[in-house]
Amino acid sequence: MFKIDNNETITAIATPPGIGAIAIIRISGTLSFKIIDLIFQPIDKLKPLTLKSRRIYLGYIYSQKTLIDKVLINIFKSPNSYTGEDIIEISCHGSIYIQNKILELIINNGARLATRGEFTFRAFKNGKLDLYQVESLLDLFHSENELDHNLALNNLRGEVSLIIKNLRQKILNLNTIIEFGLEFSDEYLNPNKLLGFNNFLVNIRNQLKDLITSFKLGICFKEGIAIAIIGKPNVGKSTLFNLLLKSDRSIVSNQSGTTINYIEENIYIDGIKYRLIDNAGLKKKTRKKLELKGIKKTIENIKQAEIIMYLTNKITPKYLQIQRYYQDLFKKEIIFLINKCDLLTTKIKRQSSPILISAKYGIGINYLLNQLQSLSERFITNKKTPRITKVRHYEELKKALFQLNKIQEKIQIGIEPEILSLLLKEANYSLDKIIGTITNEEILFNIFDSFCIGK
Ligand SMILES: Nc1nc2c(ncn2[C@@H]2O[C@H](COP(=O)(O)OP(=O)(O)OP(=O)(O)O)[C@@H](O)[C@H]2O)c(=O)[nH]1
Ligand SMILES: [Mg+2]
Repeated sequence: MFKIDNNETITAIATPPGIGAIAIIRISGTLSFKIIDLIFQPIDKLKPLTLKSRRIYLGYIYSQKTLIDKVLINIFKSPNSYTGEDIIEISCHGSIYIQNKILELIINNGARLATRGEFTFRAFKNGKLDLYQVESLLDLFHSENELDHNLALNNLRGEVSLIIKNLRQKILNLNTIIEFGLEFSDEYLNPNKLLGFNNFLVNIRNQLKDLITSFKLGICFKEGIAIAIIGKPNVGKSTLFNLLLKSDRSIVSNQSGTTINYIEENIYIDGIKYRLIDNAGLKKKTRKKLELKGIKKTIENIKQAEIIMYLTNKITPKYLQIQRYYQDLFKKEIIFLINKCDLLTTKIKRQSSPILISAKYGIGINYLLNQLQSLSERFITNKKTPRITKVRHYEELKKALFQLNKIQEKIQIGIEPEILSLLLKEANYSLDKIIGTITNEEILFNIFDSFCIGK
């Protein structure tokens, strides 16, 4: 875990390892200026301690009297820096020798090598970022598309943190009133007054519910909207999967039961990320153990998918009814498709269009993509709504809501103010854990250990 001692000055190379055009070395802590004074000579001979915050200076790094490199340094004086401490960033030429030599010089003059995420840990400890924002920063590093990136950036800017902090404050205010009543006046907390609190809590509960439901949408941004391709064996599921993927990833054959285990790949269509899952064919009856396992997996995948692509080879003009039937059965969005239309006569085609496709010959795929786009909009509209993306946050929000629901039930039948106060505290405990007002070593370690050294 981290050395919590904030008095130590830390340093690290912040750019990726290896040779580059330039590399950046960071120093943070009380010795930053002293160290830079010992190793850096500004080109215009200013003494480093007179250098101004948020300015860039050109100069030379020396080891004793030996010139190491011509560099630029960025100055950020405490508290207006990423960590809240004095920070100096040295942009040097990206040779491995230069990077290591400068790092060694900094360490020899009093700093120590930072651990993973230690700069961000200090930012957190010094109140520059709350824990929710720290986790959003990780999401930002790993964002792969525009939606993902926007979501992480909004969360980093504190969109969700602010909502949680407001909710927490409201609960805290309510509890202050209750504790005041407990201390000074029993009559103050009469049943009518408590019922009034319930109305106040409705609003908090609704906001919590909104955040909890936003989890599913947030996950879609991050992990991709899950699409399970399902249908009976041999209808062309794997052929469609390969077509959408633009690669022969899944084995296709004219033998029924080719796909035994499901295959999953990420694809981007019009900038939206999807998790496409090719499944084993569904059968009403089978005695073969492997097939049974495959079908079980298919059912699990149906449950976790947002969209189902149901493929059949059976011609039907009643596709809308069938689509609705599967929609009710699976309680999911369905795209119902009749594959192998290239084998049909023109007359039959007219009867059952527009859901006819040929995965093998790429016919009707525009229809499929349009359907996909309009269904996906349900998951991605309102790009600006705050969303949560982490199971940890989801779980804590559910716990907070659980406590508030309990209060609602108990107030109706009469509740002791002491119990009410306790339940409110429990609800806030969960919110505190999300933004990091209350922390636990293990959670902190897991979060900060996912960062690089130098961040
Ligand atoms: N004519 C024609 N044949 C197709 C089409 N799509 C798939 N096929 C053929 O149908 C056969 C089965 O295709 P697959 O993609 O393996 O079918 P599947 O549904 O994945 O089959 P299982 O994995 O066994 O459940 C292969 O011979 C494909 O070439 C199509 O649009 N037209
Ligand atoms: Mg298959």
